[in-house]
Parts: sequence; C-alpha cells; structure tokens
Amino acid sequence: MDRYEPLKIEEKWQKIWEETEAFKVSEEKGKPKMMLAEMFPYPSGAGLHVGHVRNFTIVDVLTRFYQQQRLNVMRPFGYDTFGLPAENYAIKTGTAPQEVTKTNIDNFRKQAKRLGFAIDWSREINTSSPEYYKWTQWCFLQLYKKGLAYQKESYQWWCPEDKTVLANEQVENGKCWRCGHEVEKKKMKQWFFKITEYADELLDEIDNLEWPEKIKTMQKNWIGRSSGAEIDFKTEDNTKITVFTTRPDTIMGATFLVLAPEYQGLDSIVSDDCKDKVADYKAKALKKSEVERQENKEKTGVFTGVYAINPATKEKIPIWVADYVLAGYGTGAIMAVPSMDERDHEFAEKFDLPIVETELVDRDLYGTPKTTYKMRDWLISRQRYWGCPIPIAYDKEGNPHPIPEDQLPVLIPEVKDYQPDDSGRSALAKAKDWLKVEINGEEMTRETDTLDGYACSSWYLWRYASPHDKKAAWDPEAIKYWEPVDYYVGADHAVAHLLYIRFWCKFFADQGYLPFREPIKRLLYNGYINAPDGKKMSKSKGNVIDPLDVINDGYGADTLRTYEMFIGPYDLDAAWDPRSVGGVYRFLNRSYNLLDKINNKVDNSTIRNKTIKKVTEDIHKYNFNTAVAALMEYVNELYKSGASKEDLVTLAKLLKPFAPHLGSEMLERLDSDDEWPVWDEKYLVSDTATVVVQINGKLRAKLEMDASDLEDEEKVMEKVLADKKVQKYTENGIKKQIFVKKAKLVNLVI
Ligand code: ANZ
Repeated sequence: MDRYEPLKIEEKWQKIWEETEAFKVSEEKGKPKMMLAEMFPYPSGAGLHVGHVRNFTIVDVLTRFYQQQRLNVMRPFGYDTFGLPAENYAIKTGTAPQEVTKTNIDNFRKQAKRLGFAIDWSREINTSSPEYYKWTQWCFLQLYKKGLAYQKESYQWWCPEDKTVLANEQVENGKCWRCGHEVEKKKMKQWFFKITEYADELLDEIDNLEWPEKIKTMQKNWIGRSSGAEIDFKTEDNTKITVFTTRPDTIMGATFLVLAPEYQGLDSIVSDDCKDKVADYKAKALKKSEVERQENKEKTGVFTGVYAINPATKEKIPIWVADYVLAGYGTGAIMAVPSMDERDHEFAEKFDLPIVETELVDRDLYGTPKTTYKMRDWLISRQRYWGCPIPIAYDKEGNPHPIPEDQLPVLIPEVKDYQPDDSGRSALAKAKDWLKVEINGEEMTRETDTLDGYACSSWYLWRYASPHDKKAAWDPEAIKYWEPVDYYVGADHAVAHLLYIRFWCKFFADQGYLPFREPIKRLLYNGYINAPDGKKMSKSKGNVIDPLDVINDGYGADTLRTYEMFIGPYDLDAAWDPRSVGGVYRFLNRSYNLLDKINNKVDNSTIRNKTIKKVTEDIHKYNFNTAVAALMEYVNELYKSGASKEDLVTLAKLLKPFAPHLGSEMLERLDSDDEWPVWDEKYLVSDTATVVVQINGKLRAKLEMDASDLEDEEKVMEKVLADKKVQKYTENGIKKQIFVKKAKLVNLVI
C-alpha cells in the first residue's frame, strides 16, 4: 500500500468538505441540536498562532464528536475586527483599517480551512462590516431607550499613549492593557452602559452555570457585593457627608471621617487655609491607580481643616482626605474606626488621631441599610477611529438624540489622517461632512466617540443563528432552536466579555428579544501554550512556533491538532515539545499503516470495547489528552495482536475528531460510515474483590464483588446482607455494622 502522506490526504478532504459544504446546518425541528463556538479571534497580521489552534481544536473535537453521534451541530466562525492594532497600523502606514482587516481575515480563513475545522462557513461574521455593526448600533439604541446607555462626566482612565479612555477592566496594574503605558485619570463626559442594574442577577445566577469555578469566583469578586448601611454625618456648618459602612454597629468608635480625593463637593468643604494642601494632595492621588492605592503601603493624607459631628457620640471629629478611600465605591466617604479597622488604625497612628475602644451598638440604630457593589457601570466611549460609531447626534444646545433606526448603520467615514489627538475627540471629527446630520428637520452634529469593542462581542453569539438577517439582529425562531450556546471555549476575558455578554443577555431577555437569561451553558477555559523553554511565546524573544510551519514541514494538520490535544490537560498551560510532535506523527502513521495488515481472524473485542468506552468518557470529561493516549495504546495492542476490519473501523471513528482527514480517509478505504461506536458492557469484565465478613469477631463468609463496588458502602452492605450464610447468623437483627474499605472487611455485631 502507499505511504501515509498527510499533505495529500488533507488537501483531498478539505476540497471535498468545501465543495459539498459538509458542515452547513439549518434548523431541523425535532432533531436535537448542539451549538459550539470558540471566543472568536482578533485577526492579527501574524495569522493563527498555536494558542488559536488549541482553542479551535477543542471546539472541533467536540463538534465532530457530536456530529458523529448524529446531532444537528453548529460550529460557526467569526472575527472580532475593531480595535487598536488595525488602527495603529493605519496610523503608521496610512493604509485604511478596512483594507488591513480584509487582508487579515482572508489569511485567517485560509489558515482555519487548512486546519480542517468543521466550520459552517455560511455563518461567517465580521464585527466591522456595516451589515454587522448596523445591529450593534441597534443594540445600543435599545439600551439607550431604556436608560441603560447614558452619559456622565467623571474621572476616567486615560491612556496618554493611545489617547483614549479605558474601562476599569482594561487597566491592568495601573497600565493600559494594550500598550502597557501608565494610565492617568482625566475628567470627561463619557457614555456608559448600566451593568450595575443587573449586579444582583449576575451574581445570583452564576452558581447555576457549568463554568470553571475559578471564573465564577473571579466574577463574584469583580461584582463584589457588600451589605451595610449609609449613615449621614454633618459638618459644623451643616453640610451633609454620607458614609458607607459594613459595620454600622461600630459607630461609637468612629473618631474621624475620610473622604476620597475625588469626593464630589470636596472643594466646598475644605477650609480656606487648607485648600492648597488638599489640591496638591489630590493632584498626586489622581496619578495613582486603584491597585496602588489599595496596596499596603504607608498611608498618606491631609486634614481638611473642618470637623463633623459623630451622631452617636455627639463628639466633634476631624475630616481628612486620603487616597486609601476610593471614589467610585460606596459614597467615597468613610467613618474611620481605628480600633476595629486595620487601615484606619494605621492612618490614626501615623497622623496621631484618637483611637477609642468601640462599644458595639444595635445595627439598625443609625443610618439606612444599603448594598454596594465593587463593579462600576461599563464605560463604553472610545476616542478612536476604528470602532463602531455611537448612533447619537447633538442638537445646538448639546442635548443628545438617538439616530432613528431607519438611518442605521451610521457608517464609519473615510478620513486621511487616523491619528487621534489630545482634544478628546476621535479622528471621526475630521470628517467634516459626515459630522452634519439632519434629524426631524433639525441640523445636528454626530457623536464622534466609537464603542468599546466589547460591545460588538456582547451579542455576536446570537448573530450566528441568522448571520445574514436583514430585518433583525437575530431571528427569534432561529435563536430559540440553536441557543443558548452549549459549549463556549476560550482562554481570556473572565470578567470583561464573559460578564458583558451575560448582562446583555439579561437585558434583551427583559425586552422580549431572547427566550433565555444566560447565553452560555458550558464554558471551557483552556490553558496557554508556551515555548519549549516554558516561557511565553513572543516575537521579540524569537521563540514563536508557527502552526503553518509545523503543517508544511510535512507533519500535516492532523498531527498538529492531535498533538495539541495530547500536550496535557486542556485547562493547564503547556510547553511545546518538538519531539512529542514527532511522536504523534509516528502514531498517526502507524494507524494508517494498519490498513495494510487486516487480519479478520483475530478477536480484540475486549480492548476494542474498552477503548471505545475510555475515549467516549474522556471526551465527555474534556480529558482530550488521555483520550489520545488511549488510542495510542490501542494501536500498540493492534500491532501485537493483529487487527480486524472492525478494529480499524473503530480506530478510524475514534480518531476522526482529532485527526479528521486521516479518520475520513481510513473510513473511506474501509467502506464505513463515521457513526460514533458504542461499547458492549459484556466485554468489560471488571476486576473483582473479595470482601470478608466477620460476625461477632468470627470469620463467617467471603463474598466476591466488582472492585468498583467498594466505592459504594451502601452497595457493599446490600450485597453482604443478601448473602444466605450471613442471613443465617443475623436472623435476630444486627446491633452494629462497620465497613472497612481498605481492609475489604465488614464487621457485624449481633
Ligand atoms: C467602618 C468600619 C468598621 C468598616 C470596621 C469596616 C470595618 P467591603 O467589605 O470591601 O465592602 N469603605 C467604605 N467605602 C470605602 C471606599 N470608598 N474606599 C475605601 N474603603 C471604603 O468594605 C466596606 C468597608 O470599607 C466599609 O465599612 C468602610 O469601612 C470601608 F470595623 O466602615 B467600614
């Protein structure tokens, strides 16, 4: 027979899949469905990397596994294309982001096809195409109509390098998540989505999801619900200062108040002689990130020169400003109880403020009960060109008006210069004609901010159900059939995207547009693939493995895919190992060569059924690496014992999710369909164990049972008590029964 030539086989099957639109699906009422997706990629100029391949292959293994079980399986694909890299490239080269994006998408598509993914290519979507972002704008308007998209002037994170504001979720250790530049606080009028409206539901429903615990915990901490009370204090000249506390019962020990440096109305509280000092302090604090401010460094602060009255003790207590109090949390003001709170204690020691033992009072005595959240509303304005334009225009008085839905999409205007500037307006402001718009006969000026890219990805999973719908963002019937998504696989965005998409889902469910309140049933969070030395792959370190090189070196896509599933538990980081790639190639090669050695006289029923069971159960448990290992063991056994046609059909079927080209080729040559095999229990004789029964200290019986029964005490006792010999001794009842698993011993006292 011919040699295993992966490149030839893969080209053949990819052509067949393309020509027959093999993975195109539609709603088939009455047939169970399965929908799977990865977190769609940002199509960078560098093309697919090995991390994408791991991520996409997990989705593909599950897709093909369920296809082979004859479910109606949708595995769509799309591109998250707005964002800074394309725009920065445009600034550098003058090439329109539209053009760069198209080139990159074409490349990504070609590469994804080269990997043999079972994608329904008729469902491809791209967030920067006007057909798509028209509906992102429509979504914005729905939120706007309900008051959940609103404008507010406040201090925002500003990246001086990218000249744009950032959401809290996009500031990592005080630095911009994109360029790594230190961020600053800047006071600006910005658009927000009111995610806090759904804080409770986002928190309360998370435990019902089949998501990794670590992601659930991260979301819970991010939302950060605390129950306490708001208590009003008054300054000596009667200005009200409301504090938030989780310990209203400690009010007797509150010996000073602390305001955040950004506290609204701070200027009017501070006494004249302290104004300069406070202003200086504030300027310094604004440069620090919240992370820094919460770190356990030496406390800093300044006195305002003003006092308040503690409503419980009626004592005069000083009001200070300190950056350990954060502006966006609670009310931005606290009552400090240095005898109870560590931070307040440190502060009091440093500034020589009174520390008095606290007598606890009844919690409802002072203030009104209040629940607060760490999560803030989602800042969505971006002063960038390459984003979805916010569909708003301003009248002469500066009041915002929604662009009527029949005028959508608001297209991104062409400009020559993509560079943003310090004016706080995006390069859209340079398109003078585009800026002017007429609404209801009135001339207005368009909003020049664009939407955070996370808005575009907050609804794309629903677009997959009816990707070319011209009448609606998604078709209610199609959505009802396909969604929520059964499996969603990614390696990032634990608190940003994955929280936003849940928020939009709840909102659109409330508006009657979605028949479910959680968009993703099961989430798989896969690990990263690192360089052979265990370090992160990066261009600058020169340790990047290009998946296309691996394929073209002659290994082929099947080896690459199977290797990336074999590399280790899917949810852990793993280091690339070139020798192991070779090992996987040899395994596939040996599988193929078995076709030449069919011997129908052998009987491998036991190992065959055992392998079917193991691979099936492993895929159900996402143990992809041990599934591949079981297949390797199976092939080794077949080399020893010889392989019947049935043994090989089974091998090809089980191999297909991992190595779909080879699996298909083998099945064709064996003249078989690909329906997933089921194992026959009768071949799976399990190991047995002998359980000894002692009655009043004397050995009275020995019982054979399955070793696995020992895991279940009830089952063991049931079998023991059903035994004839045992029953003879226990006719008059049992006083005490003890099962010692380790010793395989049952003690009965009668
Ligand atoms: C008095 C007190 C006494 C407090 C005590 C705690 C312990 P969590 O649990 O994280 O919600 N706080 C309130 N607003 C704050 C802000 N904007 N910045 C920094 N700290 C703030 O924390 C709530 C507690 O953190 C509040 O309760 C308040 O201090 C402080 F024995 O009030 B507590």
